[in-house]
Amino acid sequence: PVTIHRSDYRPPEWQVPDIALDFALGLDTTRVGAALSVVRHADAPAPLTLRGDGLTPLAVRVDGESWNDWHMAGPDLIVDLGDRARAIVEVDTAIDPTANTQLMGLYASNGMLCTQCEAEGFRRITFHPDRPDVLSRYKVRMAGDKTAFPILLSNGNCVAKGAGDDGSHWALWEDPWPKPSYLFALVAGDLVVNRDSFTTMSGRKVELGIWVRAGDEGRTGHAMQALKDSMAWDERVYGREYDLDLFNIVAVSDFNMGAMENKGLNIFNTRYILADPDTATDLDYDGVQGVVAHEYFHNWSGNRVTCRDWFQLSLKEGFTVYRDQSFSADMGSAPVKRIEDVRLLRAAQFPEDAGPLAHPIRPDSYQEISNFYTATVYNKGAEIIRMMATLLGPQRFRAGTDLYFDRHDGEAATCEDFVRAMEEGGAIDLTQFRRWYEQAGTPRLKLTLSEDQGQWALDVVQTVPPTPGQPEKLPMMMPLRIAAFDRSGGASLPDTLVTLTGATQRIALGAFDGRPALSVNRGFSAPVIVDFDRAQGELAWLAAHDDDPFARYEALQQLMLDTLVAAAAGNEVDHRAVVDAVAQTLRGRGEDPAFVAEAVLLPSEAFIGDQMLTVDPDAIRRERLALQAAIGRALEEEWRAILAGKAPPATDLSPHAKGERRLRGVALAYLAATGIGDIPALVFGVFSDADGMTERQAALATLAHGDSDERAHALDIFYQRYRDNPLVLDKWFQVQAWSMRPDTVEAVRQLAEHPDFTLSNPNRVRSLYGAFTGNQAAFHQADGAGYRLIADLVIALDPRNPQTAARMIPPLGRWKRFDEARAAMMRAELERILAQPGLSRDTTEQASKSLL
Ligand code: B3K
Ligand code: ZN
Repeated sequence: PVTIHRSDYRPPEWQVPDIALDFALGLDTTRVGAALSVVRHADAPAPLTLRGDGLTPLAVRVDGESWNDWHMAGPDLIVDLGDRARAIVEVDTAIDPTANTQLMGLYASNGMLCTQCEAEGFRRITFHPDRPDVLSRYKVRMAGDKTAFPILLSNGNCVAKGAGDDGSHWALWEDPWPKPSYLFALVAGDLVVNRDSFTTMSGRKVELGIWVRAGDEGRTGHAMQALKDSMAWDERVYGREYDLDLFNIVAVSDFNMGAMENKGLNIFNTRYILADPDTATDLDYDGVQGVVAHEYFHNWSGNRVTCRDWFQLSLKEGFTVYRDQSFSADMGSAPVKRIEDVRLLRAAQFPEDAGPLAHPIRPDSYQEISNFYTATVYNKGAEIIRMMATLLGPQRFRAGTDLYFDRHDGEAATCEDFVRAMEEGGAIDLTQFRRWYEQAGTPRLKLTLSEDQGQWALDVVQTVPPTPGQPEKLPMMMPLRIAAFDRSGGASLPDTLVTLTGATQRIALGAFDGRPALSVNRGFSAPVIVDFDRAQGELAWLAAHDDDPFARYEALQQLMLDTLVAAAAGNEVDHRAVVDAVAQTLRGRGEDPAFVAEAVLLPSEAFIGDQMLTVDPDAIRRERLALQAAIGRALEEEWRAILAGKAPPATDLSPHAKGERRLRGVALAYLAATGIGDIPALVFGVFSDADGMTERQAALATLAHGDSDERAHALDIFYQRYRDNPLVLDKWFQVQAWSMRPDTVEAVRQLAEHPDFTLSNPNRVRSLYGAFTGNQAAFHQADGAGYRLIADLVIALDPRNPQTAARMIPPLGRWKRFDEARAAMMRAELERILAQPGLSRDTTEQASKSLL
C-alpha cells in the first residue's frame, strides 16, 4: 500500500474554475458527462491528472475535438494537453449506482439515488483532480424518469427545469460558490418535504427544506427547529450568515457516517433527522440537534473556508465539533453537555491515543484517509480549539475567528493558518501550543501538594507518553483551571487559570490551615489525565461542595474509580464512602436531575479498565456489579421513590424533564442490580406504561441484562411493535448486544442470522456489532469467541463496504492492554483478517497498524 505524507504536499498544477456535469440518471446505469474548464498553474507544460476509482473513460474531448492523447495510470486518467495553458476537457463515463455497496460516490438507497463524496468519492462519479484545494463553480444538469425520480436536487439553486415527452424530466442546478469536489451532492428520488424559512441577520429570506420518504415527514420537526436555531446561533456567536437562498437536507437510510455538509444540500443518515417521542429517546433528540448544527456550521468552518489537503481535516472537524458542542451547551444544560463530551472523549479518544493507531490531530501520513475520521481528529481536535478559546477568553477568541474567516474566505486553508489567526487576533504567542498539532498521546499531569510555613503549593509534572513513531515528547502548553478550598470554612483560592508550559511547574496556592481540597482541571480545561492521590474524604467533600459542577462530577467519579480499581485488583474494599457520596448527590436531584443522573452513574467498564495496568474484564464486571448492587440496596428507598413519582410526559423536552427521565433510567439500573425479587416486574411496568421511547428503551435495556420472563416478553412486544421502523429495530439489536448476560456472544451470533439483520445497512451493522465491541466483558470473553465474531464480520463486510468494515478493527488492536492469552488471540484474529486475499486498503491499513 502507498503511504501519503503531509510533507509531500505540492500545490495543484491545474485548477478547474468551472465544471458542467450532465447526468442521465438510472438505478443500474447512470451516464455522466463532465466538462472541466482547466487552467494551468504550473509554469511549464504538465499533463493533467484526473483521479478515478473504478471508472472507464467512454469518450475524451478537448476544446470540442475528440482527443487521443490520454492514457490510464492505474485508476487515473492522464490527459496530455501539450503546451496549452487552458482547455475544456470533456470526459464521458457510466456508473452503476445499485452495485455501489461501498456507499461512496453515487449510490442507490431504497430506490433513490444519492451521493457521498468526502473524502475521495467524487472520483467514483467522474474523473477529476478530486483534492480539496481545487475549487470550482458547478453547473449540474440531471435528467431521469419522472416517476422513479420526481425530485431532483443538487447544490445551490435550481435555475431551470423541464420535461421530455418520454416520461422523463430534467433540472439544472447552479452553485455560485466555488467549492471542492468533496462538497458536491446530487439526490434523485421520491421524496416529500417539510418546508420552512429563515430570515438572516441582513434580512435575506432563506428557504429551508427537509426531504424524507413519504410517511416520515411528521418526524422532521425537531431537525427543522435545530436548523433554525443553528442559523441564528452562528449569526449571534460567530457573526456568520448563511449565503444561499436555499438550504436543503435529505435523509437517507444507508449511510456510512452521521451526515455530510455538502454545500446547500446536506445529506443525513435518517438517524440524525427523524425523531418523535414514540420512537426517539432524549439522547436521540440531542443527537439530531447536535448533528444538524454540526453540518450547518460547516457552511463556514469547512465550506467557505475549506481544507488545503486531508491532513488538515481537524481544521474543519475539530473546530466544527467545538462549535456544535458550544451550541448544544447553550441550548440545554452546559455542565451536563460538558460531562457528556468528556465522557465521549475518554471512551473513544483516550484509548485511541493509548493504542497502536495513535496519531496527532494533524496526522503526518496515511494510507487511506477514510481511516482518519477519528475521535482524535474530531473530539481531541475540538479540545485543542477549546483550549485556545480558554487561553484567549471570549472576546479575543472571537477576534481570532473573525480574522480567520475573513482572511481565508473562499480559500483552502491549513491548521497553521487557523493558529496564526488566533495569535494575531488574540495577541498571544502559540509557538509551544502548536505541539498539540504535532504530538500524539494523552499528556499526564502528576500532582503533589506541599506546604512550607503555612504556604501551600502545587507541583505539576507533565509527561506525554511515547506513541508509534514518536518515542520522545516535549511538554505541551495548556490552560489548567484550579481552585483550592479550606474545608474548615476559611478563605479559599477562587477559580484561577494557570498556563502550564514546563515539564515541571510549581503553582503557589497561598495560606491554608491544613491541606486544602484542590479542585483541578475544572471544566476539563485541558484534555489530560491527572494523577493525584487524594483521600476518600477529600473527594467526597469536593463531590458535595465544589462550586464547579464538572469538578463535583469528577470528584465523585474518581471516588468510584478508586474503589472499583482497588476491588478489581483483588483488594478488600468498603463501599460506604461511595454510597454516602451518591446519597448526598441524590439530595440535589430536585434542582438539576440531569446533572445528578450523570454524576451518580458508575464509570463504564472500559474506563475502569483504562486505569489498570492489565485490563481484567471479568473482575471489572464483577466488582462494578457488586458496587452497583450495594448502591442499589443501600439507597433502595430513594430509587423506588424516584420511580414512584410521575414521569414527565414524553413530549416535554425541557432540560428538566429530560433530566428526570434520565434519573429514572439510572434508578432502574441500580434497582435491577440488587436482584430483589419484584424488580423485573417493576421494570416491566415502566416498560409498558412508558409514553415515549426514552423510558421504554431504558426499561428494555435494563431487562435485557437479566434472564427474567419479563425480558423475553418485553423484547417480543418491542419487536412486534417496531419491526417496520428500521431506526427503532436498531435499538432492539443494540440492547441485546449490550447485555451483561453470559451468553451474549452467542446471542449476537444468532442475531446476525435474524431475518432483519443485514450487512448492507451500516446502521444495522453498528447496532449489533458496534454495540457488542462496546460490551467489554462480552467482547473480551476468555475463550476468544468475541474476537472471532468481529474478525468474521470484518472479513464478510470488507468486500462490500470497506469503510464500515475498517471501523470495526480498533477494538482488536487494544491487545497490549490485556493478558497474554487474550493478546495472542486478538493478534491471531488480526493476522487472519490480513491473510484474506483482496483486502481493501482501509482494512489493510487498520489491521496491519494494529499489530505493531
Ligand atoms: N464531513 C463528514 C465526514 C464524511 C467522511 C466520510 N468518510 C461528516 C462531518 O463531519 O460532518
Ligand atoms: Zn464534520
